[in-house]
Amino acid sequence: MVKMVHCADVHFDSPFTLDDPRNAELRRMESRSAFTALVMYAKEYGAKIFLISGDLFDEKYISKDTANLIAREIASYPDCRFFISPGEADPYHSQSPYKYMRWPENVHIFKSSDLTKIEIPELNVDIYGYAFTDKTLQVNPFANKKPQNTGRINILIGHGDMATVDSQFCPVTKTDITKSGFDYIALGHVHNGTGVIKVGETNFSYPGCLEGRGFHEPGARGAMCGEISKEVCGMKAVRFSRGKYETIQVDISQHVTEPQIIDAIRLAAANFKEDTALRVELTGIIRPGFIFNTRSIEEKFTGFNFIQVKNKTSPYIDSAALRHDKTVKGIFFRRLEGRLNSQKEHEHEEARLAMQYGSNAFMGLNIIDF
Ligand SMILES: [Mn+2]
Repeated sequence: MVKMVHCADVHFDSPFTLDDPRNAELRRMESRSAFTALVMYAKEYGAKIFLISGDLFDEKYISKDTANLIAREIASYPDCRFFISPGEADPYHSQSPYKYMRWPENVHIFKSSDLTKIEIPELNVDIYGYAFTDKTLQVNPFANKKPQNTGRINILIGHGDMATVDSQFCPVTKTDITKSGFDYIALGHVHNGTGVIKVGETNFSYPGCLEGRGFHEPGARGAMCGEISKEVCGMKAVRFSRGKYETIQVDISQHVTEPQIIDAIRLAAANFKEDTALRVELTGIIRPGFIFNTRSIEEKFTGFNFIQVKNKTSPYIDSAALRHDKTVKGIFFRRLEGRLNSQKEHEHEEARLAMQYGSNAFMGLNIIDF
């Protein structure tokens, strides 16, 4: 049995998508601490192999500090062998930090887009890997390749895309994996962790990213850790992200005051704590002229890492009456009606806002930012 850690898609220094730059900087620091935590965990656990399946950083943005931090963390655990298979965000080439940085001896960075083997006889393990050497990789370097020594625990590490057969990011098919005969394939690229999947005799997994970078990457994130032998694959997902992004919808159709909305959010968000960046989407149909300020609602909440309240409600519209309304209100509605019913989200959203502004204006109410 060999103890192993497998992570991918850390994307150090890539831009975060929160609205507030101070929060984005905080999250960037948290992704550094998530990696440090993972290395600490590996030490405690006694991992002998640490796999990083590409997109460790974004080469456009990486700072010297971050590159040094990666090298320092790896050097801090000399009893463990680290392997990096560069992906499309951190390809191996002459200007890459992989090339110009000094790296500790216990890390092997794959440099070629051809499959390369590193033997670790003392662990009875062979590690096969490859690198993106550019922003794309058109063919799968391990298609039709098999491990040379079937007595070894054969592990393959690589960045690859199973979504489409003509992917620009190293297309990997299930058949490639089934036919390969490796014991474990440590993939990277997909940001949602898959857990271990077995096809044929081969186990593979995408660990997902170590830290979510926006509301499009919700939930707790982490790495795969566990023991592996020729017979058993005990790799399991372990959480390392300190923070997480979550989005909830709160229907406020039944509410008529701002305090009621606040109570409804409190109830819906009761399970989230200070580790959560929370987006609250207020939905439902509200009475025309009901005005509330999302900013002042946000200010009522202090228990989260970050909170963002979005108004996605629609004002109640008496369509039947407005269709025959002879006043400017009716004309306004009829000109918007097509777009209000549009299937295209941005078109619908624009019309919804216009209707909300319009209704308020016609009623002589304030027009505020919705
Ligand atoms: Mn990728």
